[in-house]
Amino acid sequence: MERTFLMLKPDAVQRGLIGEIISWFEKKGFQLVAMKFLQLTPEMAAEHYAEHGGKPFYPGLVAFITAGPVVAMCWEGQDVITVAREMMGATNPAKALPGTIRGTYAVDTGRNVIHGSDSPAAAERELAIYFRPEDFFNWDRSLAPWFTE
Ligand code: DAT
Ligand code: MG
Repeated sequence: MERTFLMLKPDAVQRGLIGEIISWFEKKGFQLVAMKFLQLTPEMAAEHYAEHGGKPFYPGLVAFITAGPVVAMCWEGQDVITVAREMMGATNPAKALPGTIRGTYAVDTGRNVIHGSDSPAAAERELAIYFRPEDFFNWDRSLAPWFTE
């Protein structure tokens, strides 16, 4: 089973959308395996967004992502990396389709409520920033056979 890193950004937390957005992934059929409520330090933000260092939006991005607590999560499931990105919608919420999370809850690229890993390598790298091995729970969900063959 594939795992991905998802994070509810400070805007989602401030707007009271934690439960609602987590519900999308529960209802879809994915399984939560780790979760942490924390505020990123500038050092963590720099590590998380290393690929964007030097870009014009980078200082604003780091200021935003460190501005308040976030919900960091690991989710597991069939093709969860790709499917979660599809569920999130385009980076620019103005371009995100209705029926996606960003298309439903956001209007501004700099306030797009959720982060999700974009590849298996990114998922592995990002999960290691936020979680230790003992933070992951392998638990049997009784409904599992009703979600996947
Ligand atoms: P995504 O979050 O969809 O993976 P990304 O990795 O290209 O998108 O960028 C990371 C975050 O940086 C993105 O969620 C919001 C911010 N960002 C990206 N491009 C931006 C831009 N042109 N202006 C402002 N913020 C931007
Ligand atoms: Mg990205």
